[in-house]
Amino acid sequence: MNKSEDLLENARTGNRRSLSKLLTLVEEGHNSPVQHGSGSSLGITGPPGVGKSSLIGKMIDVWVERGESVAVLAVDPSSPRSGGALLGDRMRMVNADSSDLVFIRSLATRNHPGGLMDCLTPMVDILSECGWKNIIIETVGAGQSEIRVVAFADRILLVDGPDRGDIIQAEKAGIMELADLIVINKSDLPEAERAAKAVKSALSVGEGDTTPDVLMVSAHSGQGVEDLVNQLETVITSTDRERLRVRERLISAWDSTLLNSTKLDTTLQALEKGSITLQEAVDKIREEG
Ligand SMILES: Nc1nc2c(ncn2[C@@H]2O[C@H](COP(=O)(O)OP(=O)(O)O)[C@@H](O)[C@H]2O)c(=O)[nH]1
Ligand SMILES: [Mg+2]
Repeated sequence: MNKSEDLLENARTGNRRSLSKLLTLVEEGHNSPVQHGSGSSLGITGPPGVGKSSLIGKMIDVWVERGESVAVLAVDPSSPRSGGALLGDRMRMVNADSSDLVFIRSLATRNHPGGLMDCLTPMVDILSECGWKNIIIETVGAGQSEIRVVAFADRILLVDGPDRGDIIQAEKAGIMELADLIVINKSDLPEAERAAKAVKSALSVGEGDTTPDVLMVSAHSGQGVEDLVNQLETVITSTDRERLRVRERLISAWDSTLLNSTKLDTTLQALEKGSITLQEAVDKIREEG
């Protein structure tokens, strides 16, 4: 048995150190010992500051209360693993006496020039294989690269806030089209109701085959959180959204191939000098096969 199989065996019995080590190996690019995994994940995304981490903390409370385990992969675009912001996130998320039922892991995207696509799915599969029931991927949904990350999840929850700015950001990034369910957090604030209405009317303009529901929650008071967790259990996706997710995943794979190409440097140099065209550059990299 090799090292990662060893770790998997221990992780299956609930050994968290082994689980962490195994995830680190996979993050570093080693092959996962889980083949043909069937892990399923929920992506939670939304602009910075809308309360994603706070809400996940409250959702964790509900799951833990029901005796269900939760693993969170918190994707942070820039911070190193020990960053203060992440620690804050972690503190907010582990507010319950959740101990054995909760596992939180941060992933810094800056360690992955080609994106997280090579490790995200294997990590979800490993967590699932080790018995983690609810697997969450938290990403900051404020740009194209974050959409790429959240598209690896099987279901997507968009968290928005009462500020018009938040909502516009989510619309701009195209995240609303990917969401299977939308929540407006901070329902304790006066503008939340209006924000929910604005989102609903923005959605009704689209001609999708199923429009996502819009719920109001407050991570501070806990209002609506139990409903949200219940609704997530039965939420269905649409073929349109599935197609969009698959499309984003393909683009991720494409980007990763490009950025990991052994010909990248020489191609960039040639482009800089003007000795090849962009089309020739693309052809050159594709030749690699
Ligand atoms: N009023 C109010 N503030 C909230 C609520 N949820 C989160 N916040 C605050 O919003 C800020 C950002 O929260 P955080 O969970 O870090 O947001 P994230 O960046 O989306 O993960 C913090 O100051 C929270 O205390 C809520 O339901 N109501
Ligand atoms: Mg957060």
